Amino acid sequence: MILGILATLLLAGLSLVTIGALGGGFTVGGPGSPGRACTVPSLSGTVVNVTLTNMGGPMMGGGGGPMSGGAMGLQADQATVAHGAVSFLVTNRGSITHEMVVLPLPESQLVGTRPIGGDAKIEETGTLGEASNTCAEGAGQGIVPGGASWVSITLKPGRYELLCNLPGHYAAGMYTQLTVT
Ligand SMILES: [Cu+2]
Repeated sequence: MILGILATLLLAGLSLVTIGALGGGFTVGGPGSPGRACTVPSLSGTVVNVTLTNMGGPMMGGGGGPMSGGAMGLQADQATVAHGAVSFLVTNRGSITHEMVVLPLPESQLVGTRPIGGDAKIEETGTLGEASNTCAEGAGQGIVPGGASWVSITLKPGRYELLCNLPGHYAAGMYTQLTVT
C-alpha cells in the first residue's frame, strides 16, 4: 500500500519534470483528433482559448466543399478579458478547415449581424488579428481539422467579434463576442 503511494508520487514527480522539460510550450491535437499535433509556444498576456466546430461536413458524408459543413460554431473560453496583451489559441475541432479573425464590433451592432456579401463572406477591413496558419502564428491558408493557430494582439477596452470568414461559415454560426474591459 505504502509502496503504491510512493510509486504514485514518483510517477507524479516524473510527469512534472516532463512538463517542465517542454520549456513552456505544449501540444494540442494529435492522437484522437483527425488532424495533426501542433506544438504551441508560450503565449503573451491573457490567453483566450477558441474552439472551432462544425457538425456534418465531408467526413460525415456531407458531399464536400466549403459550404457543406452544416451547423458551425466558434466558442471562446472567456467572454470578457482585461485590456492589453491578449493571445488567442485557436483549435479546430471540426471536420473541415476553419480560421479565426478578430474585428471591432461597432457600438450599434449586435454580434452575428454583419452583412454577408455575394462571396458569402463578411467585409473584414479593419481586422485586428487573424489565426489561420496551421501549427503557426497569424494569417495563413486556414487551420486544418485537429490543428491549431495562434495570434497575439493588444486590445483596447471595447466590444469585439471573433469569427470565421471562410465562405458561408459566418452565416452558419461561426462568431462570438469578446468584451474587453
Ligand atoms: Cu469556419
